[in-house]
Amino acid sequence: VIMLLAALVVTDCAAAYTERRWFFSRESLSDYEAVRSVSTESEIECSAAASSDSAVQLVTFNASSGLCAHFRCRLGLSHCRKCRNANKGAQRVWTAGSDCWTTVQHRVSGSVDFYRNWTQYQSEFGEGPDGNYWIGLNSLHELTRSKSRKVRFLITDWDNLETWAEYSSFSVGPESGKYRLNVSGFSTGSAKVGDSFSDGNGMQFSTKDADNDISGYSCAQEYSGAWWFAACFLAHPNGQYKNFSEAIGGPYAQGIMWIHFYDVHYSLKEFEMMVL
Ligand SMILES: [Ca+2]
Repeated sequence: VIMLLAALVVTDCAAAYTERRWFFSRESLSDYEAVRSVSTESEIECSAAASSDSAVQLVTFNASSGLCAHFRCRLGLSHCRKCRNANKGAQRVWTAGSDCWTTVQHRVSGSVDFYRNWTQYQSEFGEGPDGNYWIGLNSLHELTRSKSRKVRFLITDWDNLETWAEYSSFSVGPESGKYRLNVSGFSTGSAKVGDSFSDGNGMQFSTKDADNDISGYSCAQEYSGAWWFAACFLAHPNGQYKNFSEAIGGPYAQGIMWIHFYDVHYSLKEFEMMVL
């Protein structure tokens, strides 16, 4: 009986190793947190030791000290590798997968104007995905045309609290349909954060010169931005960036909004929209 049990355990371990593939990279560790350090003889042994823990998404190994460190994603995320952080770290690491989240929208300051017209929203603008950035509606359609993707929103408020909301299915239609939004499958890591994006499901995109919303007036003009407005929105990540002094308690729904739970008088400090 003891022999049989031992054989089963070995078989399970072997199966676990083959299910996980590890990839070399130079990764920024900003999206990760350490879970444990162990001593191992080699990088191979270090990543093998991580394979039995599905939460481990990144491994580092110091050859001179033999220190093997296992990292998981911060914020309770299941997979947090951002394309914009890939290959940027100082040290060589192993990551649990080669796929990464593409940043499609990002707000970090007021240095880029997001109150732009239809033609401008069709194409990329801004400072690149590390800064204030919009990837463009044509790219969003291309990214999601062959199959729907996951979309994730990373939200940072003025207390530096970070939260997230995610949707398991996201696609943006073609220009001929005015980039109609298809989204479903909300989840979040925080009990506070509600679904502020599904209200745009089925809506067309609107800008200040293209009113495709279902309101009697222009949501884009009223709230100085652009989005898949209905009448008008629960989220407005492309609203006017507000510095701290005017971010809280300002005019109704002006700013970078995620209304469930920040409500209508709170403009967020940082916002990032990503597609996997
Ligand atoms: Ca309207």
